[in-house]
Amino acid sequence: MKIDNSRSYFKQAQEVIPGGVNSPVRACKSVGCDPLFVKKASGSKIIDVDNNEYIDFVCSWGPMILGHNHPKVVAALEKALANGTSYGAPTPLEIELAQAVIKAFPSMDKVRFVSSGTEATMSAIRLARGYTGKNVVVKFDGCYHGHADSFLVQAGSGVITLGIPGSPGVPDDIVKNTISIPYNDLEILEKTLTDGSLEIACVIIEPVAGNMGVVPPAEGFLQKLRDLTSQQNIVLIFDEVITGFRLALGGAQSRFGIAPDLTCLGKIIGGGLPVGAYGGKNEIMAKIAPEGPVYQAGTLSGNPLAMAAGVATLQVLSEPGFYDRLEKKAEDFAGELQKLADKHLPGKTTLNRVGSMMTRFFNMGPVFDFKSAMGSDTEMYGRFFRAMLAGGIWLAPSQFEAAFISDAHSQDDLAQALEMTESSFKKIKK
Ligand code: KE4
Repeated sequence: MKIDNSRSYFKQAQEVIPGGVNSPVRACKSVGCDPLFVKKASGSKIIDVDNNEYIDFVCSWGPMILGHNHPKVVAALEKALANGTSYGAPTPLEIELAQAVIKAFPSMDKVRFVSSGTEATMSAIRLARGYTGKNVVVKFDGCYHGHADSFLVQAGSGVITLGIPGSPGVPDDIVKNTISIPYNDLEILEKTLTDGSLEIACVIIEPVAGNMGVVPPAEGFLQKLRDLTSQQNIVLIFDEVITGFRLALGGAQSRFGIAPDLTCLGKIIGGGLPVGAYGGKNEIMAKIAPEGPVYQAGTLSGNPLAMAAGVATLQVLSEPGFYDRLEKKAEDFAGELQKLADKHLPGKTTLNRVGSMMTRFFNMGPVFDFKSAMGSDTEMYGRFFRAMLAGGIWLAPSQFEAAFISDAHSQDDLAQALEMTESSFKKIKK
């Protein structure tokens, strides 16, 4: 496979951008190769700068649930573009997207748009602290909520992919207010949340973890979390940056029937443009400036292009049958994948899937928390990743991420992916 142009771009990029990338996981360090540079994408395909074509299962880390360049999203962007790109003033489009988000998430009375998932989660914990007057944030090992200081404690995603222990630059004073406990451990959860001496403002969780690889909540775990946070007057924050509009129109909270106090969104609601959001009940959201004293702001918050792309995306997602179609496609694909794993790598891998997000762990399993996820053979994953890439399949360059199925993945795409999976399994088991 010719990758001369990517090599040249990567060399140039490293001269002017740290590590040559604008987000660490893209550097492909953990899978033993250099990043490929993208020229364009359409539907389920990505084309690199050497004109190699790949079937895309990263989907920009989740946003491209419709596939790339969906005609309705492109049309909405072209229309918005004709009116300008940014005003720093309110627009009707923001109301339209807010109404669509609130309609899909009954736990929200109000929502505030920001420009990334990190901004959404960072703002949500500030709001929870302002609302409760308490400081401690509880998170879960392996969950990643973006790169705000308070979260870089036993975080997931790029932090574990690159093995960054927390992160330099985060003062102990900040970290001392963050407690990270094991995902799916009911005993430690109860012990922590009922310890009144801890002055806990909020618990933030990925209701289905995606950033240690896909790890679903154990039966009853989210309900217990909801019960304990209600009893202890602790704000429960669902970080649905990945799961929002991914697992259902109403995200994980509608799939599991649990209503958090605050919800963070991102990725899909921007239709590929930079959008994050946080929202919840009026009683809490009323604390946010300018209505209340908790400050949060953003030059490009509610950007008209991003709003237009988000509105168009949610309109397509709201069409009858969308999620049933996606669920069936993902379920059938995962079933065939498992047959290949049982045939070629019996006992060496485990597949975790919820809806159209999944992770094949090179780990005999079960994978139910950060510790068990970390028992995966990342070197074997690297060999699998490289074999699949050479075969035209674009996977996440990390064992600790999710693969996503989009509405644009055709049966031919999935058949090709299964064929390449079988050939890659044969290659790596030698
Ligand atoms: P952003 O700031 O990257 O938009 O969102 C942060 C974030 C918050 N919450 C969850 C559950 C997330 O998954 C993320 C970001 N996800 C990672 C990949 N899993 C983004 C990829 C990257 O860092 O390049």
